[in-house]
Amino acid sequence: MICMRIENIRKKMEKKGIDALLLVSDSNRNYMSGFTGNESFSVITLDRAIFITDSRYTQQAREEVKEYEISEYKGSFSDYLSKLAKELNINKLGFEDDIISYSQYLEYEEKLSCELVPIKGMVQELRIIKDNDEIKNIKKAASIADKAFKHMLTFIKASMSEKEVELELEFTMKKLGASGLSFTSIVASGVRSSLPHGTATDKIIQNGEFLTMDFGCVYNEYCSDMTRTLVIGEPNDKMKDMYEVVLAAQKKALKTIKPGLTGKEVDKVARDYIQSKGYGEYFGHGLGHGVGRVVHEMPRISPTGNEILKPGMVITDEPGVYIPNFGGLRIEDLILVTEEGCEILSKSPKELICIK
Ligand SMILES: [Mn+2]
Repeated sequence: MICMRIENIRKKMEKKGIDALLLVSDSNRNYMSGFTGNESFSVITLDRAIFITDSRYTQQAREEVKEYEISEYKGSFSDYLSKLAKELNINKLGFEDDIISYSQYLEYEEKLSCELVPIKGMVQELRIIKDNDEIKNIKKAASIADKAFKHMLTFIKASMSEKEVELELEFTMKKLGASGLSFTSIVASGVRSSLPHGTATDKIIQNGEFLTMDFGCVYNEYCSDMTRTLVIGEPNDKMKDMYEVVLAAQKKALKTIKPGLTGKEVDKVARDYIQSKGYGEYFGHGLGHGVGRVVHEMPRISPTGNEILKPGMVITDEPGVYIPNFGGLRIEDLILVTEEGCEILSKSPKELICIK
């Protein structure tokens, strides 16, 4: 698996005309190596793969990174890299220009005698299609989130604070085997539910309010992502209408997703429908995004999403309607693009649930 990834990245390196690649970001470096720690580096050339870390991680790297030579550095990494680049006769070193900070770049530029070539997206392009093991891990992360949601339905009551809900949700996911959270959970109720990314506060959840929970967990380095919106007590007619529109838009997009379409085309189906129901101005974000080692990755499912959907991509379908000073909602499923269309990985119910 790692061998295949290295082979594939070398093909891309040759195309790009670089003879070495420096990987610094956790997601790219670990995808290419099998490492599960952080703050380490790898240098891949056309015939060697070197994993570089410090004493905190050397033993772990020896256990996890089987396809690389393991090297431990002390002191300044840029000094180490400069020496290595000379030893290996590197002329053009690809670097993650979308990850490395400007000050890091300046430091490398000063110390290295080789040319630095930006390779933005090169590893991400490989990561966009998930293999069977990656899909298994994402499915497990999604099922943990589903179980946690089911538990939350028995836990949530009016008069709880958003933070109490958040804590129980996160505790439950970890108890069910998650190693961490995909991102800071969103728990937004009442007027705060019009904040698409409203994180939990001390606000007390009350009857007659929407409660939006957008959350996900990490399992074996892979993320899940889902959103459900509940109503506490009874919804009014406007809330019911908003919910029906968002749910119908979400389902229309699900029916549309299949290989060969662009993210833009899928987004348009949900967006046009929401627009036709009069809520167009209240749906500001993209319909979805890819999910993998990080919760937002390629492809984009939005008005700017030009990537073509292919089997093995994992994406979200998450339309929402947010009315300032009133409230809002979003419904999000995690989806695997298949040969025939798609498989829904989030199994939680989507019909409006009212918490009595
Ligand atoms: Mn999402």
